[in-house]
Amino acid sequence: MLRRPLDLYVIVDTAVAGDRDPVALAAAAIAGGATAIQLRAKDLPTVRQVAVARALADLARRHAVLFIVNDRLDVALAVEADGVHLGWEDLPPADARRLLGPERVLGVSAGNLEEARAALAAGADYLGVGPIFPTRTKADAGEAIGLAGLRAIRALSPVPIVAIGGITAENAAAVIAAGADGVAVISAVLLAPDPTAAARRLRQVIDEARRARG
Ligand code: TZP
Ligand code: MG
Repeated sequence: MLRRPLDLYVIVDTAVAGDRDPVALAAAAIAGGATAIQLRAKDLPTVRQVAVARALADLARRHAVLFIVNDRLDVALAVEADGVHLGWEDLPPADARRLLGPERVLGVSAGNLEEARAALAAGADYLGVGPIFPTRTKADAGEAIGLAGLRAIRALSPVPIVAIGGITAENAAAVIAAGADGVAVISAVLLAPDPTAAARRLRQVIDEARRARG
């Protein structure tokens, strides 16, 4: 069950972070107003994923922001994260829902209407919709679905939507106007010269777009 806002969902991708400390990057994003943090650590051995996830879970708890682990339900459970985010090559969402129980958050990726319907049927608490725009961060992200693709999924989803893929402070307002509840970013914050300032700018744009939408 989702109890915290998705508004600015910053994904701490350890491959993008490189030799920078993922916990320091998350702290910088939270200082700028990130409302949710996800650990995406495909390149780390499980034992490191657990250590980083535990530190991020602690950080997120202290700042009352949502903490989600990408791909790995076992890691999410081990560190008592708020939840897990799964795609269609991961543990099937319906199995994850059963293992998680009703309280923890299940996020599921949806790049089209069929995936959105399947995610909802499996009990997803939110949908990660995209890629909205072309992205260089995920090689296998697939074709960008654009704002029209986002609107189509919005029209059928009763659960919150976080839009992902190529989102920046320049296009985030259009994404919110198209019906997203939040935006998820990797490079716009992690590769910014000042991640706190980048997060702060995104939050401003998101908050304004939300007010304009009413
Ligand atoms: N899933 C769909 S697009 C994407 C993921 C993980 C990458 C988003 O990265 P960026 O740098 O915000 O475009
Ligand atoms: Mg995955």
